[in-house]
Amino acid sequence: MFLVKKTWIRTHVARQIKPELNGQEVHLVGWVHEIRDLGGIKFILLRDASGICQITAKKSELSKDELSALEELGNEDVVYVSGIVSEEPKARLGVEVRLKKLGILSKARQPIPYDVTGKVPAGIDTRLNYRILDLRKPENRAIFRVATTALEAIREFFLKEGFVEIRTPKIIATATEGGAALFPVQYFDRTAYLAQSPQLYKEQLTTVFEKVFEIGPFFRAEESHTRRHVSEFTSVDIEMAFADIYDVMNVLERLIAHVIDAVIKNNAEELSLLNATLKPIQLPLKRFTYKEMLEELRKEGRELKWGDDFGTEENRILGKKHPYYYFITHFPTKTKPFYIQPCEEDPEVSESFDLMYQWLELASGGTRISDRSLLEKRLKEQGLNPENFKSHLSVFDYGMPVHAGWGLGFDRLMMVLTRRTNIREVILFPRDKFRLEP
Ligand code: AMO
Repeated sequence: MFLVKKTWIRTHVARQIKPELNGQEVHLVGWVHEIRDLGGIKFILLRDASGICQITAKKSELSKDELSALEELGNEDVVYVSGIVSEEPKARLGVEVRLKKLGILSKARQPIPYDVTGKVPAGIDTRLNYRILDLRKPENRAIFRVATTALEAIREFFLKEGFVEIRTPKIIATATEGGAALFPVQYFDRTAYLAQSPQLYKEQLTTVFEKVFEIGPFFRAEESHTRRHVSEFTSVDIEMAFADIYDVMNVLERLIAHVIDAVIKNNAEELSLLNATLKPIQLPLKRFTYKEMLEELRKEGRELKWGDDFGTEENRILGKKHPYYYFITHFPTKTKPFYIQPCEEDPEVSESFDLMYQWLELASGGTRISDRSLLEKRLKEQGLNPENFKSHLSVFDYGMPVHAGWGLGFDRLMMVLTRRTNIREVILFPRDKFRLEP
């Protein structure tokens, strides 16, 4: 077996370097975040996954080897340092490590093409081109720590409520959310598609587990290049048997409240790095019907006909009037996918909803059609061929309960929690029409 010779030890990580350790010897590894040279003294900001600490090197106190390593040091080099912790009121966090030993474990090619310290501002495209460097910036790493908390809180919430976690296929035979945004894939000798959502499978699985959830990647061939659309996004989906729109809206708002509480509890430091303040939310969230929103828009001088979709402009107007989380319910049936249940008393209106945050749609859902013949009728009305949905339709012959559910765009929720305005910021390696790399 070949091993890279271990020439270092690690007793602490950067965030553990506190004034309480005054006088103690510590051994650290990490990346050179920044170097400041004051002539006889050099300050190295050492960054590891936990944070950043200051290493202070007095040239007069170093051996020849240490000195030459110090002179050679460049940003993003991976280094090993040891030294004595010293309280230093002038240092970041009131403490520094006085360097005794320094070793370069991996040299970074200089100059680094991108400023990790953030002193040189960069546009989103440059940032994404150098994403792995961009992610080393403390505030960008903070986003994904918040995401980790949010994902854990989501799982915890569903498991407590008796949901079963499912993983549905990502290579599928038919569109579920409209044919235009489909990615075809060569599947042996035929064409398959990347899944746009787990819709049909999650509905089917309610006949087995009753309450299911999935957190997974889904794909949309989005032509529109906006700050809230990407080609690959993470969706949190649920589906519940013996439930209607109101039951699942209730689950959704309680989930959002739970996630916010968890982030407030666990990520104070990250939120402060991100300059984001979060407050617990009051439930129930406000609910408006599509019809009420049409009226609001009309009052704002925006005349829409019943059945028109709300576009960016309409959502912006509504967002200004409702600068918070709110539901819009009962959209026109014809604007919704084939699986959404029309209202019994007025089939032009559907048992559907969107969850909004200001102008941003976070989730959509509704009661589903559970009757096979109605579903076939709706497929045809939307110009779809029931033949292509044969295996899905057959499930409706073997005991299909009334059911409802929703899909929540996890990345969009992350935008709100971390106060980022471009969805690409909250995705490690975002994909859109113009970006397939890195
Ligand atoms: P819908 O198509 O509204 O509904 O998608 C649900 C949520 O997913 C997010 N989302 C996206 N996020 C980023 N980029 C995209 N291209 C993108 N497309 C969608 C949004 C959206 O609200 N099957 C239904 C849900 C259901 O009824 O259960 C569905 O997919 O936040």
